[in-house]
Amino acid sequence: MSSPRTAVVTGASSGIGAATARTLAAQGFHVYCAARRTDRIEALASEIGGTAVVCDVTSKESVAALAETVGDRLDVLVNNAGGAFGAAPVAQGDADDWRRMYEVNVIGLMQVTRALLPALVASGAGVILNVGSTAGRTAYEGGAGYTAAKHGTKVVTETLRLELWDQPVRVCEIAPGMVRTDEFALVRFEGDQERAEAVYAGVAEPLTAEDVADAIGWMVTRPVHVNIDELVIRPRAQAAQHKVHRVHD
Ligand code: 8X3
Repeated sequence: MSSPRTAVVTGASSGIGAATARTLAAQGFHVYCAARRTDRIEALASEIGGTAVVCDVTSKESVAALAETVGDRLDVLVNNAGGAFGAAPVAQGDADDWRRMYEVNVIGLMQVTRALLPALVASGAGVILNVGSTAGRTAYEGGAGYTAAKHGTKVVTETLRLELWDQPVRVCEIAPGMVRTDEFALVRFEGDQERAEAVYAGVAEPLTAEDVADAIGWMVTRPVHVNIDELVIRPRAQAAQHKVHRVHD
């Protein structure tokens, strides 16, 4: 029997990452669930028959250990680790928040990609899927630190696709809009539940992590000659970043 296809998902401890790990496992992949929170990824890995790898994508040593665990062949890399920290206007911007966002959404993605690229090439049909955002397509007030970082994710993806043009590796980006997860808005607003709730107020059906995972599962399983360069996915209620249909009682 041939060995199963393998996938690495970073930021697998919650939200889109955890949902993607489940989706890929259901598609037959052996999934390396990489994230910082050991208890969460161990529970997930045991649920889906995958492998938990404690990994902080911003640490070179940690990423090297991930590559060591994965070995010399990998089919799919989902660079999902990322996030927004703070929502201050530029005039009140917090440099540490901005640095953290660039570290995780851009530099972390590069480090993981760099470390796993030889194994993806060795598979003969690798896929790199970067989780960007509609924040990488537009600007909005209070979002500059995050939108700048997610524009970075987009541009790094485009650059990598050019650089790997003669290699057997596809390079894709998914750019989700409003996705309701347990942590994204809560982390952004430093635990302020009320502000986090307000993001989704009156929106009947924001996307779920599973909706995004479903799209990722589709993108990475296209025939090997088909590269989905980018896919923007939003809830029907969000026609554009600022144009959201909300119904209040
Ligand atoms: C999250 C989308 O609208 O909060 O990546 O920028 S948004």
